[in-house]
Amino acid sequence: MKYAFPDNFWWGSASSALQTEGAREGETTWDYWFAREPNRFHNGVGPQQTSAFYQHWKTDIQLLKQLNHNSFRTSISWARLIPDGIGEVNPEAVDFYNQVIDELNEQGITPFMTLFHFDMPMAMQEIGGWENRDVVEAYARYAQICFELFGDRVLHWFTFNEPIVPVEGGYLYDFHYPNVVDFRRAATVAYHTVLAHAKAVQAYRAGHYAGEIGIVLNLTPSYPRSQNPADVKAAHIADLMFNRSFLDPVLRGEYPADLVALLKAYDQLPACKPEDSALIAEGKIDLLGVNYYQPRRVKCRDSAVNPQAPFMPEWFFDNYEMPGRKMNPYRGWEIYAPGIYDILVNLRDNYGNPRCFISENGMGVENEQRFIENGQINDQYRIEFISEHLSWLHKGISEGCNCLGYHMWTFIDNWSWCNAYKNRYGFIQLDLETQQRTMKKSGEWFAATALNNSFEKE
Ligand code: BGP
Repeated sequence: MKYAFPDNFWWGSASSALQTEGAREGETTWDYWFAREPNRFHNGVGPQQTSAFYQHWKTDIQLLKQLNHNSFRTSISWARLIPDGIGEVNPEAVDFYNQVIDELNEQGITPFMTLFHFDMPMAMQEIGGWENRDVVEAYARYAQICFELFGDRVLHWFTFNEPIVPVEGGYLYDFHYPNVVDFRRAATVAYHTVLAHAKAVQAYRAGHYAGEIGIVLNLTPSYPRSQNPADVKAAHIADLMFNRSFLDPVLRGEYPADLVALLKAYDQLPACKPEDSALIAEGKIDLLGVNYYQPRRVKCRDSAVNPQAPFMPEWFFDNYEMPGRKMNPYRGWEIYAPGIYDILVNLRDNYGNPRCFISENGMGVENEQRFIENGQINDQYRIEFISEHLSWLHKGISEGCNCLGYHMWTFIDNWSWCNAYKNRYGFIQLDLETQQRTMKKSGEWFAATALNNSFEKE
């Protein structure tokens, strides 16, 4: 069967500043944490060892061209642009981002820009990071500076990438700095991130820029083990905490009442100011980026909660390992392509069918060298992964979902936080030592699909 996509469908990929650029003046939480605990990073590889986009941006944009991208998302590094977070703008960073943006536009690749992709300037973390409202103000100033500098040529802005992840990683599950485990502090971080988002949207509207502004959320559909009310409730609470804690404020301009009631009942609500609700209401977006990697399967808890244990989302559910689920064993994530369709249908039916696109989807695989044939990685598994997901996305579009494009994570193998280079995601293979770049089979497949605006699958 042939799957054809609408005209002007966005074909491309996503990356982020910290994961690709390399050497930089302003320190981030990642540089700080890596210097102190390199053992927390796979094979002790830190955020300075990258594909060096800061040097290779011109040739890398040529590679995007070869992949037939018509759009590409990356992020601006707050710490590169304003090394201490609040002070002077670094003119070299301005030159760099200007060159990248101009080259992308010249090559017919529409730049999509994220303002914050997990890379908190250390100077801002030192004063409390997202727990401190002064950081919200500093971020709003940074966002405004970016709009003023680049807003004439960047027409698609994203305030945050996956804002729930620094909340989970930094304040609940110990996989991002500052390695805190404290739900109330996590809730404050999440809340202030929503305020920061809304302030950036406000600044963007006030500047009357030509483009649009949105956010990128990792939506993990919550599937209950069964229709038993206890399982359904468990899935509902997981959905409230991990999806709707950001989805509702940015699309509806307010938090779900039952999420607020739940946190209130457990005395976990962050401190709110009376003017906050009006601000949150102003944070409604024009465009939603959806990152989709895996579903979340849950069941009701089998055991009682230890009342002495720290309050956690898992007080309300257990993770459910569905027998026979298809796994990506390297990343430990379930592969479930219909999830992409369920997300789109939920957005259509419950959120007014917003303009959206798949902003990340992908499959990280370990030791891909074993698949080299005649010098090229033959990553058939990735082609299958993409075509499966695209066929479900296609079904969503054919049923009226307002999905405008599909971006893969990512164009070149890159540094993946604590996993460093363990799992590779790229269309292009990176030899970290020699910096040599080689197109994988999936890159050729994607280039052909983007060119034809369609693909064939049984
Ligand atoms: C997303 C992030 C990316 C990227 C990707 C792959 O959550 O937006 O930055 O890294 O996931 O995940 P990981 O690197 O954890 O394997």
